[in-house]
Amino acid sequence: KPQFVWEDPLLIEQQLSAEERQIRDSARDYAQQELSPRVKEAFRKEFFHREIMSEMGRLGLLGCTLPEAYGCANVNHVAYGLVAREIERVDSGYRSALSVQSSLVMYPIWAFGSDQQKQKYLPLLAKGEWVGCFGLTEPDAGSDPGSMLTRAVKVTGGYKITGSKMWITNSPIADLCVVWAKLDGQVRGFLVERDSKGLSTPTIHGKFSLRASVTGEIVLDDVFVTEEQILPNVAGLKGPFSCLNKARYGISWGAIGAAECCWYTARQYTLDRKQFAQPLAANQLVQLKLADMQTEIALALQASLRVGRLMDEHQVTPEMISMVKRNACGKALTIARQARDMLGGNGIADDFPVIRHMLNLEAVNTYEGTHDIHALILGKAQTGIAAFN
Ligand code: TGC
Ligand code: FAD
Repeated sequence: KPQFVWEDPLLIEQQLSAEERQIRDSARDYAQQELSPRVKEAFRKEFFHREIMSEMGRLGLLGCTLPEAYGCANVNHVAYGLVAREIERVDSGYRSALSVQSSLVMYPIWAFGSDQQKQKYLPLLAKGEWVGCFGLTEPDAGSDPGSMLTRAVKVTGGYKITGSKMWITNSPIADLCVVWAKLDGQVRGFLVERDSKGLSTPTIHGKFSLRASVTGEIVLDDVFVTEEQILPNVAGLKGPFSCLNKARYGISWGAIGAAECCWYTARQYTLDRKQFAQPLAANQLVQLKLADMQTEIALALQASLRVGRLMDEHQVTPEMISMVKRNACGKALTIARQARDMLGGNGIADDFPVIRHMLNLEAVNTYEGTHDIHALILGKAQTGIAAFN
């Protein structure tokens, strides 16, 4: 007789291969045993433990969909999504580090780089020996990166780049910055190494979200890079947007990992806590909230799994990714806010992970294309009208 499994109502487990489950389990063990004990202090102190990158590298989690020839695990996109879900179950900031290194730094080098660039950088990044960052957003160009002001000009032997990038995950600790700049009016990607003269990466302090992740600027003051540092095989906004496709897909799984943590915490708390002589979980209003969480999480996981399978079959479109990124982030944020409420006063303290997830998910709902920008992408796809401007 079929059994209803409350944690896995639509039996996603049965839809995964043995290899996918094994990768998921090892990411879960690492996240719960190694990341979870560090996160409370890291969030309090606004601190990113650099060694996390090397740990993830040792486990083969960085750039895990890329080929073994570059030291990568060569697993499918569903496995990448499952890893993101387990890491973000602990903290969105740690998943951010994984996403940026994998999808926004290693992927463009692999997809658009020269053989020499791939051989030089990918193994270092896969091991977490080097940390990378991705500079697209600027102080005056966020949702509209096409209006970027950062410029590259051709000079003897290479290029000089001038401009500034804002809100860049891991820039203060990065060994390599993937910088998008306009060269003769066209967006191009440049690989800028840490020791480049004229490069600085000040940290942005005072965040109330993603405090266990380090965020900064990239300031480029006439930075010289050689001919070998331009990504030769892409020009135009489709370069950075192709990277965003991969990262947004990973976030769709990750945000649901954070939501699951909030749901489990709220369920256990309302079972344990008694008011009016009965567990909070005995109240209809509480059960309604738990049912909503369970439903949205189960549906979102099915959607991300479907998009992951399509990605593995080379059948995915950017609009599908916008749909799952937007849905997962918006629903996860609602679930985190609900869970925080269900914990009462305890909901605002970091003895429980819920308030941290809630604050993190505000940023996750904003970066990689805001909730409303993804609505406009979907609106354009069904009306044929671009409503951006
Ligand atoms: P538009 O005219 O639509 O397109 C320009 C060119 O790009 C192509 N394209 C894509 N290619 C691949 N994948 C996609 N998803 C693509 N979307 C567009 C398009 O075909 C065109 O190519 P071509 O050859 O014709 O030139 O561009 P637009 O300027 O009108 O922009 C539209 C809009 C709003 C959708 C886009 O700008 C957008 O997505 N804005 C959001 C910006 C964003 O997501 N920024 C993210 C920064 S990185 C980040 O947040 C990292 S956080 C990391 C972490 O910590 O986890
Ligand atoms: P804006 O574009 O100014 O948007 C402000 C508001 O206006 C939003 O609600 C938006 O939805 C709305 N809006 C904008 N345009 C329209 C429109 N046409 N119609 C209706 N509403 C609109 N960027 C990187 O390049 N690399 C990184 O590593 C990176 N990491 C980040 C880490 C953190 C913690 C944060 C917070 C951001 C990060 N970002 C990064 C930047 C992020 O991608 C941008 O913040 C995001 O794309 C939104 O841009 P913006 O902040 O300039 O907001």
